[in-house]
Amino acid sequence: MSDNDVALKPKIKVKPKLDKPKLYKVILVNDDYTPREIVIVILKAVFRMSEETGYRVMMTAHKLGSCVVVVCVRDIAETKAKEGIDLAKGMGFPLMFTTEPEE
Ligand code: TYC
Repeated sequence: MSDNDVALKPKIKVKPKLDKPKLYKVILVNDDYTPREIVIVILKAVFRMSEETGYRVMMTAHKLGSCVVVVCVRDIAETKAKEGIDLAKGMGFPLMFTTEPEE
């Protein structure tokens, strides 16, 4: 091999396949104490919902007992659920959000 001969390595990029992260549901739970308007205020503040979407989600939980608010990675789901619970608690209401893995 002379000095001008350059041995080129074939550039084959191997993309490691990352497993899709498991997704979690954040669930709004109905109760008899939190006023409807407060539930909507919290959904708007924590989940950036519009008044209309907040109303529909609140009414679904009110009528059926619970409603899925959002589906996301575990870390975000747990943080959002805690933010909602803490915000309600700070206003004196027992509003509850839970998280569970999506099938
Ligand atoms: N059930 C409550 C009421 O009648 C309103 C409410 C709706 C509370 C949804 C919680 O997740 C909830 N004041």
